[in-house]
Amino acid sequence: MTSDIALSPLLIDGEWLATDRVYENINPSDTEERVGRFHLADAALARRAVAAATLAQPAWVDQSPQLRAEVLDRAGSELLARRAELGELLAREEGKTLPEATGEVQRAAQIFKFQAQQALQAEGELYASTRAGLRVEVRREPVGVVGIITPWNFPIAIPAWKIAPALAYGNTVVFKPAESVPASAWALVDILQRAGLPPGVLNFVPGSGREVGQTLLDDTRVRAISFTGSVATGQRVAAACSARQARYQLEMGGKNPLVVLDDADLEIALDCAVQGAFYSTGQRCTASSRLIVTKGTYTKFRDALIARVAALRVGHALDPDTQIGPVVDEAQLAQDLRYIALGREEGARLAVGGELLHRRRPGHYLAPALFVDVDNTMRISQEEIFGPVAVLIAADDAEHALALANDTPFGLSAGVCTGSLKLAHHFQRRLQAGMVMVNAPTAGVDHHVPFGGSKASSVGPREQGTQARQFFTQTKTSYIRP
Ligand code: TXE
Repeated sequence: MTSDIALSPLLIDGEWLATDRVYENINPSDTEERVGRFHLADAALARRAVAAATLAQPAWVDQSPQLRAEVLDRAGSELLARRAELGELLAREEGKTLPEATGEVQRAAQIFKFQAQQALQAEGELYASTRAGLRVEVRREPVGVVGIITPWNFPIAIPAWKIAPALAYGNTVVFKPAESVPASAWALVDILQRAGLPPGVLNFVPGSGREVGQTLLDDTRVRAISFTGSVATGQRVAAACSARQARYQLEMGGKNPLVVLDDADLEIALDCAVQGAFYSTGQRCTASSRLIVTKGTYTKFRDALIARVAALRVGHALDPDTQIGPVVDEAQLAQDLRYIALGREEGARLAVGGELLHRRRPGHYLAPALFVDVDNTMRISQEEIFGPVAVLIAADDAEHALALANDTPFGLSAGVCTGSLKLAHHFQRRLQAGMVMVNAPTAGVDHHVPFGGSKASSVGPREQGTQARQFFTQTKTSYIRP
C-alpha cells in the first residue's frame, strides 16, 4: 500500500461532514494500492443536502452573475494549475493513462472557464403584446435544485460539464458521483468550495446509487436530474422523474459505428479505429465498438488492424509506455470477459486479445480484443460492452455499410472514413447519431459545442457549450403594463 489521501468528508451546507460509513477506492493498475478513504452519505444526509440546496438557491440566483462567473473561473484556473497532480490522482483511481487523465482535468478547467462566461449571458427577449398597453418579456430562469448523478469513466470532466452550467445559471446542486471514483469528485468539490461558493450552493454526497441516488430521484424539491450512466439506471431516472414531473437529462450508452469505405486513407482509418475503439480502455460512451468496412478494403484493413491491436501496450496507468490502462474494476472486467465468451459462443472469430494479462503489479489488465467476420445481429454487435472489445463487420458497399451502421438501438456518435466529399456528406446526413465524425475517431469531442445522442443514447436537451442552457434554465413569460 502506498500514498493514501486522508479520509475525505462530504459537503453539506458548506460544512465538511464525517459519517460512520467509509469507502476505500482501489487502484485498478495495482489492486494492492488504496487511493483514498471516503465518508459516504446515506438517504437522510442526501435529504439534508437537498434541504441546504433548497435554502441556498434564492440567494444564489440573486447574486451578481459576475460573482458566479468569478467563482467558476477561479475553479477553472486551479484545475489548470493542478492538472498534473489531479491527472495522476484520476489515473490512479480510474486507470486511464496519465496523458488521458491530465487531458481530462484540463478539459474540466476549460469547461469551467467557458461556462463562467455564460453566467453573464442571461438572455431574454422582448415582444410587443397583441394587447394595447402591454409588453411581453421572455426570460430564462434557473430550474432550482439540480441533482447531478455521474458515472466512473470521466470522473472529473462529466461532473464539470454538468455542475458548471448548473451553477452558472443560478441553480444549486446536490452532486452524487459514481461509487468507484470519489477522489476526483472530492478534489473538484474542494476546489469549487474554496473558489468562493456560498454554503449550500454545492453539496457533495458520495454514496450508493440505490440509496443516495434514488433519494435524489424521489425528492420533490429536486427539480431536475442530469444523469450519465447505464441504460438500465437511466430508465429508472426517467420513471422516477416523470412520476413527479421533474425534468431530466439522460446520457446513456453507445454502440458507435466507424465505417471505413473502400476509398479511405488506410492510415487515417486505422488510427481512427485503434484510437476510437481501444483508448481509455474502450470505456467511453463514444467508443467505436463496431468497425464496419466495405469489402474492397476489408481484408487489407483487417490484417493491418490485427497487427496494430496486437502491438498495443497494456500496462499501469502511470507507466509512460502504457497506451491502454487497466479495466476500471472487477465488475467491469467480469462484464468484458462475459461478452468475450459470448462472442465466441455466437460464432464470431476472436482474432486477437481477450486474455487477462499479468504485469509487475496486480491489476485488471485485459488484452484489447478484436472479433472479426462478425454479424451485426450478434449480441456483441448490439449491446454496449464498455471495455477494450471491438467487432469488425464486412459490408457489401457504402449503402450496406450505412444500413449496418444505423442498425442499432443507440445513436450517440458515428464515424466515416472516406476520401470522397460526396460520400462524406451523404453519411453525415444519413448516420443516425447525435455526433458524426468524418475521418476522425468517434470518441473525442470539443467542450464548447453540443454533446449528446439520438435514439436510445440520450433523452433531453444536449449537454455542453451554450446549449447546456436549455436544460439548466426554464422560460418565464411575463406580461407587463408599465
Ligand atoms: O452504471 P450505473 P455503472 C454502462 C457500462 C457499465 C455499466 C455499469 O456498460 O458497464 O453501465 O456501470 C448511479 N438511482 N455505463 O454501474 O449503475 C450510480 O451510483 C439513482 C455506460 O457505473 O448506471 C452512478 O453514480 N442513481 C456509461 C450512476 O448512477 C443510481 C457510463 C451511473 O451508474 C441508481 C457508465 C439509482 N437507482 C456506465 N443506481 C456511458 N455509456 O457513458 C445507480 N445510480
